[in-house]
Amino acid sequence: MHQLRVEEALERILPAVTLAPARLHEAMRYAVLGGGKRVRPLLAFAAGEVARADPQRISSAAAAVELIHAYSLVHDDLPCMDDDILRRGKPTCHIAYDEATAMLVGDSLQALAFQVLSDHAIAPDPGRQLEMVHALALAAGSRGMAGGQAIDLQSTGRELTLPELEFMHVHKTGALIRASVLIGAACGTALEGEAVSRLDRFAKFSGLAFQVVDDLLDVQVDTVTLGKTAGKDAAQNKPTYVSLLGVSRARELAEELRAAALQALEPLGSEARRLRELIDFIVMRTH
Ligand code: GRG
Repeated sequence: MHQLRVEEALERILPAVTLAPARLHEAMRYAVLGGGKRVRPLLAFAAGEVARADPQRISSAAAAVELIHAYSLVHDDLPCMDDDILRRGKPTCHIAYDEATAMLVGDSLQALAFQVLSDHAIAPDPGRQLEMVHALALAAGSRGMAGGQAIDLQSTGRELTLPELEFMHVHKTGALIRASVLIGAACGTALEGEAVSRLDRFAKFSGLAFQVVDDLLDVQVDTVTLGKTAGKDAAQNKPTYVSLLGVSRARELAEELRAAALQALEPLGSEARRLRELIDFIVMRTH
């Protein structure tokens, strides 16, 4: 149900291929539509439910976080970064189009995310909407995802300590996951008491759990199932939770993070049901 809402919102928001420049718009749609687990928008929907938000409002906010995520994947796959040819089970954007187009796809998706978040009546008041735009900008920039990516590029071939690895992933993967939860919740009525900090704790643990499982899947699952090149971390000599801790301790850590995420939600009751389901999915997923 929410998955369908996300797909519809993305379909509606992305420029049509009939609009000029047609090739850029086609490549943007190629990069975003028809693939991806949509974890971040689903987290936004689930957090929005806790705040009893109108699903129409959340669908635009959810699309905005997915557009940032899709942009990051397109740029991450470029030869100057992770240099990959397969993403979401199909050729990466620069392989299907070309490098310059892939750069512009990423740039345009990032701009479109902020256009959507600032343009639609997705928050109850303009002040709250401004906070959402601010939160997404922080999560995407050098103090968030892009900064985490910079640390990742510097870390290849180096040994990191566990706190250093965690610092990298809190930024690279965790910041956008955290923003997805907080932005989704901000679409609804203002939450009382410690509910927002509870959601934030849930999001932080979920972001780390997501990354630990990503590292496990890279060594345990084949390329076809993953829809992206398996075994890349070891091939590129990247520090990961698996390289630092080994498979079984990394799996235990994922379970500990799931337990901590669930504990953070404890006082929130049945409205947080979908968030509980999502942390289960994040930890149990096979791709
Ligand atoms: C280029 C600024 C910039 C950032 C790139 C997100 C990212 C930072 C790099 C992607 C590479 C990677 C393996 C990151 C770690 C985990 C991650 C974000 C995996 C991909 O997310 P999924 O599994 O992908 O949610 P789908 O395709 O399901 O949306």
